[in-house]
Amino acid sequence: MLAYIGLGSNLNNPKQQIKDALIVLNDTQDVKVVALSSLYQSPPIDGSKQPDYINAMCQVDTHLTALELLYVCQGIETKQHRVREKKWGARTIDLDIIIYGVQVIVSKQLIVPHPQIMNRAFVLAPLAELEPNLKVPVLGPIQDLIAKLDITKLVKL
Ligand code: PH2
Ligand code: MG
Ligand code: MG
Repeated sequence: MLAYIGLGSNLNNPKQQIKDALIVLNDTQDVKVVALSSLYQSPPIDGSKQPDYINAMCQVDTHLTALELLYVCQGIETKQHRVREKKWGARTIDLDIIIYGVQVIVSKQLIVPHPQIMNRAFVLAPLAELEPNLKVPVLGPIQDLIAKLDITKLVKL
């Protein structure tokens, strides 16, 4: 199964946090990171006073179920000392399953495609870099989604 995982960090050397997470992800049994986007910098979406984020997108080839992949992501977040404080608060690392094949999943633990991506340039731009012709399940062609977004605050590094 091909899946896309978005990475984000705005604390404790964000670029290194993303690199470290990718190494652990790729070292996980039955998970291979097969493509990686550029890094992107942007201010926090809610405009709150916290450092800019660094974001990236990776494509993984996996034999894990979506839920198993979620647990792997959460394990990496814990390992990198992510503290779950307030929603949208600053964090050392965030790994979100954005897309899992063509599956549409709505459960208590996990919603896929990620429910906020149509509002998030820092997710869609790196995703489009990897897959410019992607049709996002439920939401449609990625280029149409990006066309509706303000991408002026997003800087490709
Ligand atoms: N993640 C958040 C809150 N705000 N802003 C940017 N630019 N990038 C993020 O990854 C991000 C955010 C919580 O998940
Ligand atoms: Mg998350
Ligand atoms: Mg997130």
